[in-house]
Amino acid sequence: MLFSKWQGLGNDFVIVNGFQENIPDYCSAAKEICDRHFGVGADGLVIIGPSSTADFRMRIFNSDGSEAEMCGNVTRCVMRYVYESALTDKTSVSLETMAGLIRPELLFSDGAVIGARVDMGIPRLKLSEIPLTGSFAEPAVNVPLEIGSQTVYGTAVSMGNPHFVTFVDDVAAVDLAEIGPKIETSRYFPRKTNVEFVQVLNRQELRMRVWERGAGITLACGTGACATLVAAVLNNKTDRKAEVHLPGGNLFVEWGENEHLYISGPATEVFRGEFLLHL
Ligand code: ZDP
Repeated sequence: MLFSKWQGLGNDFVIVNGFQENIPDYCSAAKEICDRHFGVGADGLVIIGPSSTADFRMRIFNSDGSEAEMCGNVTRCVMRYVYESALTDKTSVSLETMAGLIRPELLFSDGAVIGARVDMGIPRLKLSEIPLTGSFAEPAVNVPLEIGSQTVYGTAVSMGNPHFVTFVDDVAAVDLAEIGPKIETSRYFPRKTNVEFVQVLNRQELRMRVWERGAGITLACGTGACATLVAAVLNNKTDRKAEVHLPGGNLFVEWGENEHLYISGPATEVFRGEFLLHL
């Protein structure tokens, strides 16, 4: 199976051309390929295939084999991938995802592609859309969750996939590997959740660390950066445009007047190869 390995701010993916490759079982393929010791190593597996409603259909599988509705960093990589592998000559495409149509466009500098800007669609704040269960205010802004013996306050936002965003004074002090999976799998989130801890630097800058549903600690998360900005605005901590500092680098995020979120950042191909599926 031919593949291409990509990363966006250190959030890394294996992209497979679904027009050519036939994978019998995406879930077990994702687990096998994403394994960092027994496979290629990646946070997720992405399959690009035909769509009847968009230029391409994009499916995303986390390293644990679960399917994610959406993924921001992947989308920037996929825009470059379809353009540079000549699946399209358009510099902007539409992608069918479980979270609806997503529209990335290439970013150029001096005629060379440097990354992509993505229309990530509108955030969803209804409890049923996240989904979040419990008797909370709607939208769930700074609501308390009982996690083990502690109470964790946060804001729930869906970018097609679920996020829970908690503001803290110092993100470096958070034991993410300890608290992340507890919130991810807590009874409040029937489809689990991605977990973000965020420090406000000023009204235009945030620092964020993420525990991803189905993948654990990653260096960056595009949907998480969008959810973070939405939570920051709802909590009146930043303006509608901010730079989000992630362990893997910086993303520019904007919550437009049309309510859509936009992210701009790099996307880089790392290597190509042929994987021998053992499933
Ligand atoms: O929602 C989920 O299960 C996520 N783990 C999907 C991946 C999100 C991602 N990090 C992003 O950039 O939005 C790829």
